[in-house]
Amino acid sequence: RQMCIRDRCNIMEEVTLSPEGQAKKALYSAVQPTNALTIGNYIGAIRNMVAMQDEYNCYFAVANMHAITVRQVPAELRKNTLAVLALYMACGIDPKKCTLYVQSHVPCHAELAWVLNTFTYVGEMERMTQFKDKSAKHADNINMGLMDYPVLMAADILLYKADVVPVGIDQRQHLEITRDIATRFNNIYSPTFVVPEGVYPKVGAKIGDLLEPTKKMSKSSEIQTGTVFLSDDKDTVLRKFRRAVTDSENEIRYDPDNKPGVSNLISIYTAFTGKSIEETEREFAGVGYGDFKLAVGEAVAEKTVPLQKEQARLLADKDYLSSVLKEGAAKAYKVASSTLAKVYRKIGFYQL
Ligand code: ATP
Ligand code: LTN
Repeated sequence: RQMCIRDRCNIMEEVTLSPEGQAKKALYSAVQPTNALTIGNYIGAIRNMVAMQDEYNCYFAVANMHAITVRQVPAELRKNTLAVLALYMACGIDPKKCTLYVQSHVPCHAELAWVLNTFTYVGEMERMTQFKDKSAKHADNINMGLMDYPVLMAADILLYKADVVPVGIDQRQHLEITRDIATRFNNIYSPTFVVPEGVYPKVGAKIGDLLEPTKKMSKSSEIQTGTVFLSDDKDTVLRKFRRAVTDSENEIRYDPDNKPGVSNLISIYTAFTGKSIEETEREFAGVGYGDFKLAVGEAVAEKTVPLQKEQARLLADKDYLSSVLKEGAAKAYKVASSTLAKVYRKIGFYQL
């Protein structure tokens, strides 16, 4: 249900109401279509996005403009864009409840990012961990977009006045800079942007690589034997878990500082089974690492294999996916263009 209210800036706006008649808070998140998604993306972000969709007015984007900050093969980018959309839906995100769209379909993102650039300092961007990591990884292509990545992300979030942003812990720094930019703008002009809160999973906010568990499992890492993709078949999943690094004790105990490999496996197991850490420790007391790794692999494949089937089913119906994206882009544009118009007015852009 929608109705018009006056927000604190005296602008007429549409809000979605919960069944109880209260205005729902807005939620924003996005995933880059840079490769097949990993169980890290699922545990760190998508799981929370699915769980929160009823309570919030959700906007979920496929962040293809972020993706091009690292060189992409055009045909792959196009394919991955629909694959992320289909995966969102296969995981349970309902396009009737949420706005699902592709970032480049709403031009306001690039436009607001340009404005926000003038409220962001070069030094702040140079300090971003992800920028430093990706610059080291792609030393031949340290482009302006890579450096500007967090400003585009701030534009994404602020356009939709998102109250909450469910992401993995690696995005915390970007969330903090989004809050700083929003506050800076609000202080210079008048309250315009909602200052968003990051929402991170209690367990699994940073799933580690299976071979180097202190490093984030990443969908675009060069060596993929420690990365479990949601698209891996059951045998591949089991093989990857069989090779997972553990330690020289033989105790299944959650202790991320001293036992990063085993703790990472416990986090993955709890995320895929819904069991608690304590239950898991009890369940596997006295069990050897080999059997435990097999059990984790089984739990993962049990969930991911049906997801793959559903994703494939959705991908076979391009007309339906296109209709979801068209509707999503129209809904997103309505909200985004209204925020952008407000920003343009405040900063003194002459309006026709
Ligand atoms: P890339 O390797 O291409 O940089 P990525 O694997 O980090 O990509 P993103 O598209 O950047 O994936 O992230 C999508 C979401 O998944 C974000 O919310 C991010 O925080 C989360 N995420 C990514 N990797 C992990 C991980 N290993 N553990 C928990 N959350 C993760
Ligand atoms: N940078 C994010 C993807 C992303 C995003 C966003 C997440 C782009 N725009 C807005 C939350 C809100 C990442 O996960 N690497």
